[in-house]
Amino acid sequence: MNDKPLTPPPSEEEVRRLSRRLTRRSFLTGGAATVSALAGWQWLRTSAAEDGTPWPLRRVLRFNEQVARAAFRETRLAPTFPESRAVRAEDMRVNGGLGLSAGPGAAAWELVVEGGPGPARRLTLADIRALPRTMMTTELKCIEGWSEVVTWGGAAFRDFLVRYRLGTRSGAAPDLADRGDLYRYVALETPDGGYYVGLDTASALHPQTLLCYEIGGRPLAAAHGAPLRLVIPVKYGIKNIKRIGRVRFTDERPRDYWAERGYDWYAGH
Ligand SMILES: Nc1nc2c(c(=O)[nH]1)N[C@H]1C(S)=C(S)[C@@H](COP(=O)(O)O)O[C@H]1N2
Ligand SMILES: [Mo]
Repeated sequence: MNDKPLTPPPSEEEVRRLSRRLTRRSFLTGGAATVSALAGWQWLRTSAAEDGTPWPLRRVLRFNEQVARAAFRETRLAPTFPESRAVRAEDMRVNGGLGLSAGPGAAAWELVVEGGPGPARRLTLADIRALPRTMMTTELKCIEGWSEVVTWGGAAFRDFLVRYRLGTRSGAAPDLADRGDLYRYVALETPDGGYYVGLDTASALHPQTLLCYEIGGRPLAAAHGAPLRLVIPVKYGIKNIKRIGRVRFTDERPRDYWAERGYDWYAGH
C-alpha cells in the first residue's frame, strides 16, 4: 500500500503499554479491546499488511502468544472435575455452527490425514474407536466468557499419532521423547472447509488433547461435532473444532479461522 498515514502510528512504547495491560487470563478479551482501540486510528487501515494483519496488531498478537507459550507446560494439566459436576449431554450449550453443513453421516465419514511421505491416508471412526478410550471431565471455556464442565470420551491425540505413525517427516511412529522428526504444526478443518484451526504440535500432544466421539458417555450430537471433534482443554473453545474432516501436519503455521479475525492464534489460557 502506498497511502500515506494521516496521523502518526503509536510508538513502540505505546503498543507495549497496551499489551502489558493484558493479564494472562484476560489477554484474549484484552486483545479484542486493544484491537478496537487501535482500530480507531486512521493509519492502521493504511499500514502495510503482511498476512492481512497490519503490523501494530501483529506485534500485540505476537506478544500475547509469547505470554501463553511461556505459561504452557505439557505436564501442566487443565483442571479436572468429578463426573457429577458435568452438564448432562442434552443440556450442554451449543456454540458456533461454522463448518457443520450437512455431509456424510457417521457411517460414511472418513478422516483424511495429510503430511509426511506418501499419499493422504483415510481413517474411519472404527479406527479412532480402536484406540484406547480416554475419558475426562474438564471445562470448556469460550472466549465469550462462559464455561461449562463436560465429560468427554475419545482417543488421546498422541495415541492416534503413535498408533497410526502420523505427524513425522519420515513416516516413522513419533518418538515423544525426541521430537525432531515431528512436524511443528497440525492443521484441522471441517469436511466443507468452513471452519479450521491451527495447533502447535506440543499442544496437540498434550495428554488431555482428545479426538472426541462421546459426551456424557453417549455419541456426539451433530451440533457438538459428530462424529468426531477436538477437545483441547488447555485452549479456549475456539480451538475445540467440531466435525473434523481433515488433519494435516506441516512446518508452516496453519491458518486459523478466528486468528484471521483478530483473535490470538495460540488461544491458550
Ligand atoms: N466446526 C466448528 N467448531 C467449533 C465452532 C464452530 O463454529 N464450528 N465454534 C467453537 C467455539 S467458539 C466453541 S465455544 C465451541 C463450543 O462447543 P459446543 O458447541 O460443543 O459447546 O466449539 C468450537 N468449535
Ligand atoms: Mo467459543
